[in-house]
Amino acid sequence: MAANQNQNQELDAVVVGAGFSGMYMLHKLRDLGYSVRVYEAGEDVGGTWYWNRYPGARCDIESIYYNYTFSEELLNEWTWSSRYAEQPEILRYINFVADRLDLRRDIQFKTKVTAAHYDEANQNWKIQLGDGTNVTAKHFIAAIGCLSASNIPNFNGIDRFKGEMYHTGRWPHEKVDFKGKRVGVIGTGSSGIQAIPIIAEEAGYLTVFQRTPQYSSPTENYVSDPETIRQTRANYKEIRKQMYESMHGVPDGPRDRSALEDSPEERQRIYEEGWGKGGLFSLSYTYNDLGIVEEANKTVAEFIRAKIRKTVQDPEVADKLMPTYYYGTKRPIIDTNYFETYNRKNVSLVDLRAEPIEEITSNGIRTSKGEYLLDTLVFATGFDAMTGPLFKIDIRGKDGVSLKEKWAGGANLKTYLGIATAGFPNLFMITGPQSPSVLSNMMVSIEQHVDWVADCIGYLRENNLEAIEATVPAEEAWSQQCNDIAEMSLAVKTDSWYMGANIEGKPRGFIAFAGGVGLYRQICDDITAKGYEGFSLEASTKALN
Ligand code: NA7
Repeated sequence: MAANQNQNQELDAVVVGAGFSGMYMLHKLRDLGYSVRVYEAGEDVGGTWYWNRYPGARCDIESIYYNYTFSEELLNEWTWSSRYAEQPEILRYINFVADRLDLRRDIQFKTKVTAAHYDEANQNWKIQLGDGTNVTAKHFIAAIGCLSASNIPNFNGIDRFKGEMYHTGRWPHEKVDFKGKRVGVIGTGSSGIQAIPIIAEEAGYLTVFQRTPQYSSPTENYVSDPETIRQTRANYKEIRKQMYESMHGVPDGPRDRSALEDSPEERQRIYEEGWGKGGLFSLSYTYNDLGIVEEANKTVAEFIRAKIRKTVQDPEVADKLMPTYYYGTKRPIIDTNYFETYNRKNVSLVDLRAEPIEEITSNGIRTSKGEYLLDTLVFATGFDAMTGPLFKIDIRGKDGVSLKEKWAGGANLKTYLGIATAGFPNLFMITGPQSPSVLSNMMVSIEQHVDWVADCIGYLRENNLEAIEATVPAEEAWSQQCNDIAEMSLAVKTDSWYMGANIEGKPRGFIAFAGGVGLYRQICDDITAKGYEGFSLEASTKALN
């Protein structure tokens, strides 16, 4: 389709982003008979899984739960090869869905949305694309991902480096050749910890620059068991119900017991069992108070530190790898041979707390203790989470107020359900800030949001309404509730991207709804049942004139 085909026509909806959420939003609305156009900066579908192609990239939610569940046909036609799928397989799945649902005909690739301004007189959105084209739509739906604005810290001299530089979240499509090279990786979050063991196998020498040591436990990946897949398919409705009603969007939950109720020996046994099973939740679900009670948290933290000490042969290196923050207050990490990698002769670890980076030089990195010569530099430095992607678009609501101004760059973050915000009628955010999103299996949260938004748009159509807008009291109460729940946990005591602490100048504040996807779904359904309580609904102002 030509870039400007939609220029003079009002679409029912413009969706930004062709990842999991944008694709399902398109499918759902199109199925209901709406005119929809998706704009996507990448050259193809995939979102997160299109951009994050770094070596070792893998999902930390078990594959059988990390797919669409809205269609039994899709579920039955796709078989995951292993417990935790790698990025290429997830991207193949996304392409399979795009083909199967014939989505690409309504997606315009290589197209950034640069601005979206609400037109109060016409109760619609004027949307500007990177090529200068304008599009008009009644609804503006941001399906832009929670972790899509990559963060490259502003190190002195960064432009001077003569070697190759990569960010894990903007990885090239071609294979990056590390063979024989001196490689530096900055960052030891999930991305760094997945990439480091693989890069180490190929590189001539790998230097890891670590600011905060991390808790990480084994992935224990294995080839999919056909019997488990058969049973999952046979019981999928019940499993899906459990996922919907759960805390994190998987059919499981924390054991109903405090870590402090067990003897140290029994706790050790329980932790060993969880560690052995591997995966994101096996350890964190052992007790129900690890994220809330300091003394309980210390027991699991010490268990993991002991594992690291046992794995890493050089005690000095092991010391540098000892995490001290509260376990689980950054996203727990699962790895394959991460700590073992530090036993390799071609790997060394630089502790940036002892020797901070002073500058990037033309030949490498200079810390306060000296210069490390590098051919290739990998930034595994994460993202400006949640608000970052929204602020990259000039989104303006009523009276021309921008989202960034309204939220004071994040200091005054106010949303209703993480889906809407006052002053911005007909703007919907899929897995936006203050929704469960990043604290959950994203697939469950995405499907719930898309279904809710589609129902809401349907309600407007059925009732001859033009616009829906969150009220100020509703968003005040929701934001307060999000903060109150977060304050009950240890999460607020740690500098993390959940708290906005990874981005220089970003206001500190918990970024999601931590009450669980089950409770969240109930709240959303309740609001719908009460005729969209907390929203104001507008008829067409044109009809009134
Ligand atoms: P993360 O989890 O934000 O990790 C980023 C890493 O980069 C982390 O170790 C940071 O240290 C480090 N970092 C960030 N800025 C700097 C500077 N300026 N200097 C040194 N080190 C720095 O991002 P990921 O991509 O690994 O994972 C994101 C999510 O994707 C993950 O949580 C999963 O949900 C999937 P810090 O800990 O901030 O001290």
